Amino acid sequence: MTDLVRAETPVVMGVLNVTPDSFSDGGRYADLDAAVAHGVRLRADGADLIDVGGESTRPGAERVDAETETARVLPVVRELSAAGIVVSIDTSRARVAEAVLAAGAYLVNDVSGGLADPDMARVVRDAGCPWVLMHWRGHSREMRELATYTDVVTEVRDELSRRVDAALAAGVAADRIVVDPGLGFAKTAAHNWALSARLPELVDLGFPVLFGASRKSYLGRLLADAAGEPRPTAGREAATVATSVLAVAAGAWGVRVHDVRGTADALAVWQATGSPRLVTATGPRRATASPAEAVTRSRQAEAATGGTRAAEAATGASGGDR
Ligand code: PMM
Repeated sequence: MTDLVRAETPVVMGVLNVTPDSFSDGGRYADLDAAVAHGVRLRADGADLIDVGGESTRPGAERVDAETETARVLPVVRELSAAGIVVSIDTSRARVAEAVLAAGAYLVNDVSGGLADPDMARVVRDAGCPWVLMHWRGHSREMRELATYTDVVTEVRDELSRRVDAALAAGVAADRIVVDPGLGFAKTAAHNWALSARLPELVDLGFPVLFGASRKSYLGRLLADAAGEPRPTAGREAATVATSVLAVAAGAWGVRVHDVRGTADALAVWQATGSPRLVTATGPRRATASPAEAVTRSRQAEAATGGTRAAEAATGASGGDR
């Protein structure tokens, strides 16, 4: 199997949530046949790997137990792997990861960066598989209260760096590690925009960076209607594609998306254009968050005439999805 961690072209991870309650696709692929068929479709659309998740991580979500999580993901991973499709498992539980790696999964995508389960490092080390360490500060139930930063980019970089050190100290090989800023996890919309704008500072850590903006609520808020109502998840694809291309052009290794076709097509265009990188005369582009804020502010001003939720939409202070 190709080692995707060393891929020189951008990696596209297709999202397959086999949960009843994920924010954008919850309940749609709870049935095994529907889940497998969707995974096969994502692969045909251009996904390099399919990220199977059995526990919703949307803000406020309650946890499911390990047995329920395993029962949801294991048959799907088994069938997709048997069909020759590369699978990653979106879990922060070592027991789930171990069972699913034995069934053929290639990579562990751990939204807790190894913090939720002290046994995860051992499982990953023994399997020798790639491990996505996402930036995380706490479980879904409490993540909103944890979204406080002085400088979000510096703090996310430093906290990720500590997770990398812990993984290395546990014996995980450096070339198995991927990092991820964890957009929407203990982050407000403004935090997400700052991380997007200053992504090169995370790339500078020297590990492949995965970027997961797909359909997240900060995109919905950016695209809010005149009344300040966030755009529903189904209408966030073009914005998702734009964030994916910008992330890759800023040095991201890969993107995690629900609608693979749009992002894969856009990345093909980016590559055909010579894979241009976002650079300035002074080095990697270090934009401030102000351009995104400017767009949000102009939409907010438009909405101010009739919208009561405009301020919330701009700051990310409310909203049911991530
Ligand atoms: N986001 C979600 C779930 N898993 N994994 C990584 N590595 N990065 C992310 O940003 C991420 C993730 C939440 O989105 P979903 O509910 O649509 O899966």
